[in-house]
Amino acid sequence: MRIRARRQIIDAEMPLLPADPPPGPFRAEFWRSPLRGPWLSSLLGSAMLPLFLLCMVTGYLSHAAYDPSLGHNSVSSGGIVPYFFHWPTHPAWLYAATQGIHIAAGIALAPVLLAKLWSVIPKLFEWPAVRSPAHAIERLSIALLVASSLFTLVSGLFNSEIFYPWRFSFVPVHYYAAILFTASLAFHVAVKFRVIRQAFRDRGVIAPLRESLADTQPEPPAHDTTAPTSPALPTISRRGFVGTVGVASLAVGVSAAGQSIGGPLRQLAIFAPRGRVPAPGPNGFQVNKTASSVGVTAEETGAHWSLRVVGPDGRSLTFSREQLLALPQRTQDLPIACVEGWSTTQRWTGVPLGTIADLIGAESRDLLAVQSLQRRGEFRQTTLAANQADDGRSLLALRVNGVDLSIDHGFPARIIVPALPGVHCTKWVSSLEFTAA
Ligand SMILES: Nc1nc2c(c(=O)[nH]1)N[C@H]1C(S)=C(S)[C@@H](COP(=O)(O)O)O[C@H]1N2
Ligand SMILES: [Mo]
Repeated sequence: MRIRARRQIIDAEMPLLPADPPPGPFRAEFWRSPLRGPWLSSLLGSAMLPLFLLCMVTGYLSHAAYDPSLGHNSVSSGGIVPYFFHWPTHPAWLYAATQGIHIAAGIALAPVLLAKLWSVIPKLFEWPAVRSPAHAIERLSIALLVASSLFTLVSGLFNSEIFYPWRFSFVPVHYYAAILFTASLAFHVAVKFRVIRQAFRDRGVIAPLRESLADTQPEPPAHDTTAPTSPALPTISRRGFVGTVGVASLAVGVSAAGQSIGGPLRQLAIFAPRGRVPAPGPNGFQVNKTASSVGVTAEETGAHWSLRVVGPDGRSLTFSREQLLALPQRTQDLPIACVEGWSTTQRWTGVPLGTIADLIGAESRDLLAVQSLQRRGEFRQTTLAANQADDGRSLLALRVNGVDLSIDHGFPARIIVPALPGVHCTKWVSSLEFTAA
């Protein structure tokens, strides 16, 4: 009776909307799963929160690790969340860990997010579509939440597959979508807080997971919930449903983590891009961009190649590869940790950047602008912070695992710096310029 009375008032306020929903999904009877309801949505949402937090924190750290305030390090603007530190070079596996967690947590989120969207899909077809200005605002905020969460997740998944079916630059777009998502999520949690608390008070947080299929009852179809008005018989218990989603999430998350943890676990990374088993031999490890894919030729990297080194006073020196090989060499085991989530530790040999700094009269507080001979595509130039250029383990690498670098790994010379995001380990280096900070 009360609902009918309200409906009449609403009809009087909004005469343009037909009172009766169109057939199909706009009718409450269409959605029959006895599992849907505030408890299921609250549980799935709460399960996602820790994974979201991991993604947010590690995403922010990755942004900071790029040091976007320096040189060409930021693909666009420097972002809107400030950071107050220079990314450290210790421990060397730091970025491999933070970014490995970012990708694994993001991938683990996918099955839970899909299940959560399934649990609330009747809301998408709510009728009347708009009941009041407040309702309109709530629905708009949900639209923003769903769009930004799906966009952030899908763009991240595609990026981790090195698959770019779009024309924008991934990093800034993913970054701003994540900020929009964070804001709309905070709003959503605040709006739904009482519903979540009530659902857990009424039914317990995990008590419904103890019910067998025979005991599985629908939640009461209170006004404005996703609980079904005409439920079908259950075909799976809540435990079965939540367990399936949990196992799927764990499986894809662990599989993704295999790319960072390495060893036998790398074999689990079945969704890793470009084949799991790189070619054999000392240069047989992952390649992000091959030389040919970015237009770098054997000719440019051959005998005519030379490295130009510029000091903070503008003085410059030129080195051939033979001259670089004649300088004192250092061998160092260091990871390449790609923003796309994979990482691999290899044994690099080359000239310490500190040795080159000494030769050109640079100081330990100077920045180092690195330029590649590559002429198209991203990642051609980067700026290393003083603590990175000055770390004794930072190399202009000439060899890997006891042999010359292959052209795909950056022959004649590349940057390797501990804990530096892989994207800044510039390949095919053509110039190094020290500048006063
Ligand atoms: N000049 C240049 N350097 C580059 C890149 C590039 O495209 N061009 N890719 C970067 C990225 S994203 C990564 S993860 C590492 C990968 O190094 P690898 O291909 O030797 O494994 O190289 C970095 N250096
Ligand atoms: Mo990368």
